[in-house]
Amino acid sequence: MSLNISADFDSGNIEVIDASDSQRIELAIRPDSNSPHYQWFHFKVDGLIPGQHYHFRLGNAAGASYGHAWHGYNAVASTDHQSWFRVPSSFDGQALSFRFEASHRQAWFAYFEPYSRERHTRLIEQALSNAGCQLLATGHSVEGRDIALLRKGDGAPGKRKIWIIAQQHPGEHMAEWFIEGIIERLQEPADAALQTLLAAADLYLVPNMNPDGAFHGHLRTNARGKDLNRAWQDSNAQDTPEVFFIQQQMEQYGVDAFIDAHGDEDIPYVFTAACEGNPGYSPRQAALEAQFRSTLEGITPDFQSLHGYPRSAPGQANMSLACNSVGERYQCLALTLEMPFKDHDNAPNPHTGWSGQRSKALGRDVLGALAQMVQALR
Ligand code: GEM
Ligand code: ZN
Repeated sequence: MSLNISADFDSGNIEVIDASDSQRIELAIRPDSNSPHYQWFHFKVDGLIPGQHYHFRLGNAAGASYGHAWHGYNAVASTDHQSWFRVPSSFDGQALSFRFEASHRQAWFAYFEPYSRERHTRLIEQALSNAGCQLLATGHSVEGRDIALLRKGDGAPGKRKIWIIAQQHPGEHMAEWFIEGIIERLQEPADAALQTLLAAADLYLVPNMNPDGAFHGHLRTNARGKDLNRAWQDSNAQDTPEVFFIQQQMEQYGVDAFIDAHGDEDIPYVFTAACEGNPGYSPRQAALEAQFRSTLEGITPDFQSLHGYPRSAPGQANMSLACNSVGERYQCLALTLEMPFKDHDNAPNPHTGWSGQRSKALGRDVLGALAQMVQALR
């Protein structure tokens, strides 16, 4: 029986080079629509014979945006498109390969557990109907997809305004899983920590900043080929309407804390990067960052502050990044939160690696950390 490999669905990305030999199924990752970036893949295989072994080969892996990051990486697979697990993978300096023993006639493979647009729509509905959020404003992507800005809280004067945005980089699907964890906790009876947080702060949540890129199976850019996390100095309604919209909203409501949720291809840990290279970086911001990191480390083993990006030298920050731009403009706690495409090596889970579920748990725990320091945020 011949194999049928497809990716013509939400966040699908693969090119079939030659699927005639089950022991060497030659595939390639497709670049973003208007950009050379690529690394995200997500495809379905039909026609598998249960019990038979298959060998998949992504032949252009070395040329991916973070080609070195394939070392130590294991692909994710699913037999029902719902629950995902890691499959042992190897990178030979050119191709990423993985072997799979079929248990069903079909299987899906991806770079990370995908977050679908359908699930996003359900998440917005749950936020509005069960989590007490309001749809504060709706922006639109280049291709016209809604970008929801949710608010939990009444906007009363004196409330801290905590902004959490996700998936500027569309292939970093862990970011919307992270927001789902936040919204899930808001649907539960507020425990003491949540009561403390919500008494003093409103949450401004953007579950997906880049719906076009996510839908098209992009790694890094929007439908115009723009990296949204390099657009915060010159966003505009034509090329980067996603950032332009959120910046307008931030100006309207103000910002007292900012977290930008991302995924990192290479570093096998959860970590944060901050705005220490900003010209206006202050000791107060440094203290808030340290307090957030130590507080979150005390809450979960799925966070650490030893591994991460090199710190920017004073005055050398790239101000086009969201974290740096918002930190400078609002003189507040401003962080990029990175979750791994691999695993969090301080607390590894060989079966799933880092996953949607662990991203959700981290979202819940970030609310707990913010609750412990909410009075200090302004
Ligand atoms: C990163 S943020 C880069 C931050 N770099 C340092 N050294 N602080 C990006 O946009 O490249 C976020 C990401 O893509 O995950
Ligand atoms: Zn990113």
